[in-house]
Amino acid sequence: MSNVDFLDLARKEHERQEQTLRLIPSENYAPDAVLHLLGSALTNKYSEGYPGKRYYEGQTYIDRIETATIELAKELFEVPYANVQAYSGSPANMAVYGALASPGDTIMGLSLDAGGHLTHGHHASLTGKWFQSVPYGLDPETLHIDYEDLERQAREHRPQIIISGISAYPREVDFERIGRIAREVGAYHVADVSHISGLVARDLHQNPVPHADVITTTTHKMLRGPRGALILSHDEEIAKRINKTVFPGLQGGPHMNNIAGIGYTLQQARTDDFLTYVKQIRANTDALADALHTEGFNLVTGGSDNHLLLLDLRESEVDGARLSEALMKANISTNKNSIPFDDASPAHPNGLRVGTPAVTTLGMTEDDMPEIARLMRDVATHPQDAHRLEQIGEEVKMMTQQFLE
Ligand code: DSN
Repeated sequence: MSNVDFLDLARKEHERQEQTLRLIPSENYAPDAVLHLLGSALTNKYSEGYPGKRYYEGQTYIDRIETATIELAKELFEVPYANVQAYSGSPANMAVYGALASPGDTIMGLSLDAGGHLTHGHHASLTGKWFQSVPYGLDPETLHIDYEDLERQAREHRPQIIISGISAYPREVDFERIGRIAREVGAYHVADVSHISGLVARDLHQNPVPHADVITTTTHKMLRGPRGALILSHDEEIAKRINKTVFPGLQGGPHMNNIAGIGYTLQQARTDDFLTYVKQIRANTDALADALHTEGFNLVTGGSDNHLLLLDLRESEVDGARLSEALMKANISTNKNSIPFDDASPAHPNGLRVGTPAVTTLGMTEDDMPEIARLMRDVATHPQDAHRLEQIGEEVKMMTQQFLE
């Protein structure tokens, strides 16, 4: 194979991101400081172990970085224990299950097609292969989590772990209720707040911290940090088990360049600017929901309590796959997604998932949401018209450009 110019490809991807209306709810723009930390000399260092107990010399600055990041995580989420080494959300969840359960034990999480995550026990994930997975789902009428069914199943199956958390569910999760069910059946309650971490950290969503034994979150979604994860807990014994499962159980050397980026991110997340940012995410999501309604799109549950919306395309001429491809041709990035009780295949589902964290980082407000909805309607009306999609793509570039200046 001939030489590949990876630096050039990275530059082009940077440009592509700047010219795109980025509506994938799990994506964001990390600030320059985080990008610099990721590309710093911290990437050269091995630091197996934890601060003060390493297996390599030369940890003066590394220990300061990791200790400060742990302290910032504890302070932001108001917990006594934090592990900041998991490489990302999936390994973090795996480490927690490994610490709290044994292979073959029963775990319960929101099923993927109801808006849960692969690592909450889906059969394609090791979490569904190593553990006995009993998923819970949604009430077919309200499309909200069916807490009564969750309770009934928990009583019947007596799981070792009940996982709360979402990746494509637009409504508030009642962590308090799930915590109560978990306590009643003797299960650990693990809350995965990856998608809603910023809302939780700044009290714009019910906080799972008082109701869960362990809380996990990625650091690169709403928190706008590098890819990575936090594992937060209340109990010293559980925290010790988690640390041992992360290292040496699952991982080797922590990625200290990432951990420094996470520390920087957590420091930002406690500022007034970040509070303004997450409030704006909520306002933008509601405004986008209204604007999409006005443009004739149907939304699962009619709207959102968080940062994401799920479009129900069953009455539309395009499915989620065709619409997301057409939108991408017009520089609007979204992702196809199943809707609850979808009878279409995951490759061509009846839904589309959109969210506002990235466009809010760009500086967009409620006033910009009708324009986004209008552009999306234009694409949905002309999904096969290459010329029209190109024109819309140019309009999108002009729109994003205004926010980069
Ligand atoms: N892939 C992430 C998402 O898009 O929701 C979750 O891991």
